[in-house]
Amino acid sequence: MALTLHASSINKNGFKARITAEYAGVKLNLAPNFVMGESNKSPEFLKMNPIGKIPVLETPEGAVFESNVIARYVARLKGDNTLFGSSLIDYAHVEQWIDFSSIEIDANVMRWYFPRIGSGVYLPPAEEAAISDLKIGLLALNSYLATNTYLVGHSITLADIIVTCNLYQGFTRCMTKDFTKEFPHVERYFWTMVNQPKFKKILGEVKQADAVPPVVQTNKKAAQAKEQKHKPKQEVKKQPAKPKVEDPPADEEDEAPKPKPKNPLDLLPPSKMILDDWKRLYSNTKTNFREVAIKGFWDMYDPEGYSLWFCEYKYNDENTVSFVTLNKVTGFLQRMDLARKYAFGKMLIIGKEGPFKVKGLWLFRGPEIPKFVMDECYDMELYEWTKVDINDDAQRERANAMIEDQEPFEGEPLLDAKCFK
Ligand SMILES: N[C@@H](CCC(=O)N[C@@H](CS)C(=O)NCC(=O)O)C(=O)O
Repeated sequence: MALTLHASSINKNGFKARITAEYAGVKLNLAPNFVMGESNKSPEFLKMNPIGKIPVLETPEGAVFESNVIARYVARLKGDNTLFGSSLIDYAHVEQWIDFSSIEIDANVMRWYFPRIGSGVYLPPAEEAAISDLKIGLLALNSYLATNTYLVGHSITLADIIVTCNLYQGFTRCMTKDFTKEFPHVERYFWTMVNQPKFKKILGEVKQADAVPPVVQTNKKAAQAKEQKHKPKQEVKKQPAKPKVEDPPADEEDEAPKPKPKNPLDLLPPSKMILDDWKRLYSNTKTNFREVAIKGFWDMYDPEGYSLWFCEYKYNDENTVSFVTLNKVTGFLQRMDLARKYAFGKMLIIGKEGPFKVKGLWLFRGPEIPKFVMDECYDMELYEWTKVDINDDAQRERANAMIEDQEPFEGEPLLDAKCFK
């Protein structure tokens, strides 16, 4: 049975049901030719949802509105999944995070964002209150996520889907990096979730807002007009109609794709070291690793064209649970995908019982850590970075031990070692 979702393809409330459908194996189609502002105001639509808001799910047994409810319905339709966890208490916790994120996160993001883009009256003290309430919610979520990969249990539930969609609205509209850096575990969680293949299929590539949107002019005028209204005997101009805003605003949607600027690293003088040759040597060396791969590395290494860096996780004492620690590192390496052409890395997860230490070695094109990596991969800030002094034998040997996954490493066993290549 295929269901029809009436929503535009970019609506975050529609994403909730669509991602859920991916996890539940439910066939869900978007209503064809849906036009925001028209389709949802038609008499047929208003019969399904009298306030004309999206999303609406059309089922053979009737229509359902309210996005969280639609997602719950989709999750339950087949009943053979663990989207509500696997016990009554899991179920309660799933519902807890859904309500929490709707009230403490989504509502406050909307109070912040919509007045700025012209939907609602912009009042600075109201915005301040929205931001401060949002921070309280994010702080609570951040501390929970410090020791948990998922919101409930050990796999993705409906709570992760809905919370991520609510965070999506914030991350893509007004929560800039400068704002979210106070909540590193929320950041890690969000980027891990949106990079899950089933999320990515619906959301596409997610980009964090570069700036908080400026307050639109019509809105300032409307606010001024409102003030005027209260002044007697003065002519009050007709206020502009409240724009009907869908996310993102149409002008953003219509923007032509800009040509991709060239990465500055491609403009560096050519290097004798070919990164792919090193990666191939690393992957193909099965025996005599020291004599072949490590020796090969130093023969190839070009200190002019590349730099080597040690990194150490700043919050090792939080790494008490092995799988959470491993997931952190896996997420980091996934997010480094953007640097595949310019980097090689080894990450060691050290220790037998928690807290586990996470340390690594990275090779980057260029004399410094590339700026785009620093800017775009938030994990970078969670590590302390020190340039390897290749003339110092001890540091060189430490680098070798990392490339080789030498165990014990600095006197301790390895839980795991991961390679970025
Ligand atoms: N609580 C509702 C909110 C629905 C809602 O606000 N939808 C917006 C788009 S995100 C809408 O349809 N706006 C159009 C309008 O108000 O005319 C839900 O979660 O489904």
